[in-house]
This record gives sequence, C-alpha cells and structure tokens, in this order.
Amino acid sequence: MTLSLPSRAAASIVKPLSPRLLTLRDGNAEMRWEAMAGQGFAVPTDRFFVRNHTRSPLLDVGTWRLRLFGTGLRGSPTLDEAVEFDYGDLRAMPAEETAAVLECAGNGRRFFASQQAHPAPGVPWGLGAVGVARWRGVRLSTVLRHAGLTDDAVDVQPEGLDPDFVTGGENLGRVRRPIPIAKALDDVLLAYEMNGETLPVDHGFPVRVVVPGWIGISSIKWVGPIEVSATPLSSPWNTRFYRMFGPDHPVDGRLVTTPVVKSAFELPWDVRVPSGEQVLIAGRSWSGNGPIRRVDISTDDGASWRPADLDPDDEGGVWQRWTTLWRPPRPGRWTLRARATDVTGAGQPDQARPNALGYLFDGVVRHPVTVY
Ligand SMILES: Nc1nc2c(c(=O)[nH]1)N[C@H]1C(S)=C(S)[C@@H](COP(=O)(O)O)O[C@H]1N2
Ligand SMILES: [Mo]
Repeated sequence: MTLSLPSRAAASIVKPLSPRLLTLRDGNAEMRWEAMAGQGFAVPTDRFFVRNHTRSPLLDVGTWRLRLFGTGLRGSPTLDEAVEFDYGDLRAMPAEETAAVLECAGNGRRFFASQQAHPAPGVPWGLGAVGVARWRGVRLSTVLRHAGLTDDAVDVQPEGLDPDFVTGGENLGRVRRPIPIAKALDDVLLAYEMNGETLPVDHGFPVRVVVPGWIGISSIKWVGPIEVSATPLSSPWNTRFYRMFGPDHPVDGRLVTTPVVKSAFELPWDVRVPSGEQVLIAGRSWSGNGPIRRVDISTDDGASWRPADLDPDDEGGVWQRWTTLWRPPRPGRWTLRARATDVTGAGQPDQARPNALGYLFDGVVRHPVTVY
C-alpha cells in the first residue's frame, strides 16, 4: 500500500482546505467566490484566502515577544536591547476592532494572461485573493508610544517569524516591508483576533499587522521584531517585489500601495444556468481608494450595461455587495461583466495596464456562463 504524501500546500497551510471553499494555487489558498453567496459582510475564516511566502509557523504564545528596536526609539535600542511586550501586555492595552479588506497585490493576475495575452509570473490568482474580516487588536501607535517613539522616526518595519524566504538560491531573510510613520500612527492595528476569534495560525497567530487600505504584503503575519528607524528603511518587498515595472512605469518601478477597483460575481467559474428563468445574481466590488459608488453589469458580452442594485447596508463600507436580475434568453455561452466606480471616480477599464509582475489587475473580468 502506498501512502499519499501531503501536498506542498497542505504542508504550508494548517487549516483544512475544503475544495468547496478554497482553490490551491502554488501552495497558497484562494477563496472560491461562489462560497461567498449568501454570506454576510465579512468572509468566514474557513474560506479566507491564505498567501504564504514559506509556511505557517506554529509559535508558542508563552515565549512569543513583540520586540521594538531602532534609531526611532528613545536611546536607539539595538535588537538585543529591544523593548519587549508579551501577549498579555498587548491584551491589556486598549482594544479596537475594525473591518478591513486584505487583498494580495497580485489578485486577478491570471487575467493578464487569459484576457490580455500578457502573462506574468507569480501566484496565478483568480479574483479570490481578497477578503474582509473584523480584526481586533491594539493600535500600533499605542505600542510605539509605549516603546518610546521619538519625533525622529520616519519608518516602521515589522518582520514575520516564518522561515526566511529563499528564491532563485538567494536568501532574502524574513518577510518584512517598511510602513511610513504617518501611516503607522494612523490606523494600523496589531491584531490578535479575526472575526471574533483568536487569530488562526495561517493568518498570523499570535499577532499580525493589519494595514487598512494597503495591499496585503503590508500586513505582516506572525510579527516579532519591529524596527523603528530615523532613516528610511527598505526590503526586497518594497524594492524588488510589489513594484510596477514595465514600459508604462518609471525605470526603478512604482511602489504598489493602494489596491485598485475590482468586482467579482459570487458564482462558480463557468456556472451553468437554465434559459428562460429569471435568476438573481450577486457580487461584490471594492477599491483601496474608498467606498464604491456605482456598479454596472453587462449580461450580453459587453454590448449593454445597466446599474446593479447596491446593498444599502454596505454604503461607505470597505466593500459593497450588489445584485442584479437576469433572464438568460437562450442556450449558449455567455459572459457576465461587472464594472465598479469608486468615490474618487476610478473605474475598471476593459484592459488593465500590464506590468512585469502582474500586480493591480483592475480590468473588467469576463465571467463565463453556460446557459442550457
Ligand atoms: N510574515 C509574513 N507575512 C505576510 C506574508 C508572508 O508570507 N509572511 N504574506 C503577505 C501577503 S503577500 C499577503 S497577500 C497577506 C495574506 O494574508 P492572509 O494569508 O492572512 O490572507 O499576508 C502578508 N503577510
Ligand atoms: Mo500578497
């Protein structure tokens, strides 16, 4: 008898990976959008996407410490002299809860290839590398002040306790990315709960950073050391990765910070629907710039558009649920399209601007449907 070995993905991710809820992509887990049909505002944790550069570490909360150091703190402590906080210290500080979107910068990457003949390397995500959760924790600003923040601090760089990231034979060290002090003092959380429960292992237990409104890589999981610096910091995650490179962009690339406008149907890819019957189609749209103001739907391959009905409960929220009615006229292959516009007027073009690493796909996605 042969025993099947766990896949790379199963070894990297701790939570159960139900194929009804999640799709595996190169060792990462993508939320299936049909698993959001009929759900509330937040994405339940069992179907929340997981993006791991290496694998989820099992950390001991008893010995875990947050360690702040650097030239932006009083006395410029080194890592060895770091100001430490344990889990109980953080739990004892004033708590805050916020609903925030977490989205991978490469969400939608596969559509650069499938819709624009412009493939990009990286995890070939559909639209499910995104989720909204209720994050509860302590403000980073509170911890920074307890640690002796000075007026000289310019950058704050949290570092994950997962294994070093090795690519092409090169060890790039622990996953880390600087946050400018203004953002760090604004709304960044050190979260220890997700959707009302203890933060799960795959999402950063015991504590992760949540940077509302910024792309996923900013929200460092399994945070340990935090460097607070009086001079600008950098890491491969803001110089080599998570930059837009290519003919449309500056030679040294453009830093990726804010997610773009996107829309998704809460339907299986290649869904089958009967002809002649009216169906209620639901979906969601979101943007890093702020609330969604309008969503237009096309059920005839882009020939005509009509406004979707926006769920008033979500007005001004971090994402927007919507519905539309459709009576497929006759059997055949159709595509559904959803196109949102946010509060700044930013919308979704037919074609996203390509970039070498396939970030920030904001194009209108053609969702295939078979009518029978
Ligand atoms: N320490 C650490 N933090 C990390 C990562 C990682 O691999 N290691 N991945 C980042 C990326 S690219 C994304 S998109 C989000 C994903 O968060 P999630 O797995 O909780 O959905 O975490 C970010 N934080
Ligand atoms: Mo990501």
